[in-house]
Amino acid sequence: MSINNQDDSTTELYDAVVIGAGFSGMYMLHSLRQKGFTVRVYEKGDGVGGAWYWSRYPGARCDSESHTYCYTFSEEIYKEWSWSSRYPEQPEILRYLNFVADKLQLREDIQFNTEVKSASYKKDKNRWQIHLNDERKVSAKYFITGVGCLSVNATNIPHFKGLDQFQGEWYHTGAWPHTKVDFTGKRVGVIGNGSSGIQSIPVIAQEAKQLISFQRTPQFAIPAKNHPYDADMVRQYKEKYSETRQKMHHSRAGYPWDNSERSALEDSADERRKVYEEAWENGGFKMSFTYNDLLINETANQTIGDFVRSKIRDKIQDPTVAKKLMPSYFFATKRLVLDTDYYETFNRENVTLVDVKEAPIQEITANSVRTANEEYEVDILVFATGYDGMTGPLLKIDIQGKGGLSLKEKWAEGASVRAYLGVATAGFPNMFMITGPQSPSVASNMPTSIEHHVEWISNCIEYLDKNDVETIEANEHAEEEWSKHCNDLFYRSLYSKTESWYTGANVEGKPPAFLIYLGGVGPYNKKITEIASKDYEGFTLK
Ligand code: N01
Repeated sequence: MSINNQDDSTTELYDAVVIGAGFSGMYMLHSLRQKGFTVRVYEKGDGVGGAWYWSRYPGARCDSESHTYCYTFSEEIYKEWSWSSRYPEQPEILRYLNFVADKLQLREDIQFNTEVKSASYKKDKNRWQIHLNDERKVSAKYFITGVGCLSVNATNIPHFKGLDQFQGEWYHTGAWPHTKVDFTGKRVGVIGNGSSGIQSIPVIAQEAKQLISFQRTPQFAIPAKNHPYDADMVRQYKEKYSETRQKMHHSRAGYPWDNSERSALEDSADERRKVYEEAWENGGFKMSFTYNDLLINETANQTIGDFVRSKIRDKIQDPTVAKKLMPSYFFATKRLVLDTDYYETFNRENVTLVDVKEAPIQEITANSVRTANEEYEVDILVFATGYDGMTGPLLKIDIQGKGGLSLKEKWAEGASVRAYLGVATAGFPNMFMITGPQSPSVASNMPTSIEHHVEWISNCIEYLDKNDVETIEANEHAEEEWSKHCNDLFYRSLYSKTESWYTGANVEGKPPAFLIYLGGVGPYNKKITEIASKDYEGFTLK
C-alpha cells in the first residue's frame, strides 16, 4: 500500500520524511514501513544513534537502567540483545542501535550525512517540500520530526568574551570528537555540572594534571550504583520482558516501578530516613519516587533534600567545598543526576571547585578563564553547558506551515509554544513531532515515550490512509486547552519554583516556558489512545 503521490517539481516523492536516525527516527521508519508506506529518513551524522552518536564525552552513559532504556516493541530484539551492565555506556548504546538498524535493515532508507535545512507545506499539493543541505528538494505527504529534545544542532555555548582567542582546545560534550581527547598532563577547565559535567568530571580528573570545575549551581546527584550484569541477571530481565513492558507503558515515568502511594509526611522521621537510606543504597532515579508527594509538597521535598545534602556533606573532606556542592533549590526540580564518584572527585588534590555564581566568568583569554576573583590557566576547556532544549532542535530548521506561517514566528514567545498532545501544532497540517513540546518527553524514560508517539503517529497515518483523509491538523482550541492543562500541572508542581533548562532559563534570551507534560506516562498514553479512538478528537480531518 502506498499513498497516492501527486506529481511534484521534485524528483523524490515519499509518503513520509523523517528527520533524525536516533531512537525516534529509527522506530518511526520501521513502523511506517511495516504498514506499507514509503519513508525516507535524513540524518546529519554518518551513522545511526542521534544523541548517542554525538555525545561521546568521557564517562558518557545512560541514567536509565539498560534493560529499560531500549526498544520494547519487539520481544525478539529485546531478547536477542544482552546488556553488559546496569547503566550502559555510550559506546554500548550506539552498538545496540546499530544492531537494531542491521536487524531491521533500516539503513537502506536512511540518508546519512544529510541535514534538513527547511520544510514547507504546499497547500495546493497538500505535501511537504523538504530542502536538504545538498540543495536537493524532496516531497512527502507527512513530515515527521525525530530530532529529540536535545540535539547536536542546539548545543548551548554561552557567549563568553574572548572564547575566539582561546589558544587551547575546547569541546562541547554534546558534539564530542570521534577520536580520543588526551587529557594527560593537561590543565582542564570544565564549565557546567549537569548530567554531562557530572559524568565527565570524575573520568577527566583521573587523567588530567589538574581539573577546574566551574560551577554555577550545585546539583542533587544520586549514586548510580552501576554494576556489571552477569548471565543470571540477563536471563532474569529477559524472562520478565512482558511484565516489564506492561509496567513501563502504564507507569508514571516510563520505568517498570511500582509507585509509592504514601506521602513523605505520613511517615515518622525515622521511618523516612530508612526509606531514603534504602533508596540511596540501591541507587538510581527511583529515589525520587520513594513518596508520592516529593515533587508537589514543599515540606515533603524538604525531607529528601535534607537527606541528600547530609550525604553530600559526609562525602566531602573540606567543609567549605561541601557547602558549595550543596544545592538549595527543591530536590529533583532540576533534572536529577546519577553520580559515579562525582562528589569524591572533589577530595582529589588535582581538582578545584570554582563557584561562578559567586564570582562569574568574565572572560576567556588565550590560555585561561578569568572570573571576577581570579584567573585559572587551562590547556583544554570542556563546555558541559547543555542545550537549547525542547524547542531548540525544532527551531533550528526553518519549518513553514499553512500560508507560510513559520514555526519560529508561531513559537516566538514562550507562552505561544503550543503543541496539541505534544505531537502536532495548529497551522502545520500532516506534521508530527515525536516527543515534541508538551508531551512527557524528558520527564520520562525516553524510549518508552518515543514508542508511544511512534505507534500513535503510525496508527494515525494508517487511519488517514484507510479513510481517504488527506489532511490532519490540530485545532487551535484543542491545543490551547492542552497547553493550559500542561501549565496547570506545572504550577501545581515544585518544578515551577526552580529555574532550569526545563524552563529555558539556561539559554540567554530564551523566552521562559516549561514544555513538559507532568501528568505521567501511563495517563498520557491513555489520553492519546482515547483521542485516537474518538476519530482524532481535537484535530480537523479533511
Ligand atoms: O546540560 P545541563 P547537560 N556559565 O543543562 C551550566 C540529558 N543527558 O548536557 O545549572 C556557567 O543539565 C549550567 O549551570 P546552571 C539529561 O536530560 C542525559 O549536562 O544553569 N555555567 C549547568 O551546570 C540532561 O538533563 C544523560 O546554573 C553555565 C550546565 O552548564 C540534559 O541532557 C547524560 C552557563 C548545563 O547542564 C542536559 O545535560 C547527559 C554559563 N553561562 C545528558 N551556562 C544520560 O545519562 C550553562 N551552565 C541519559
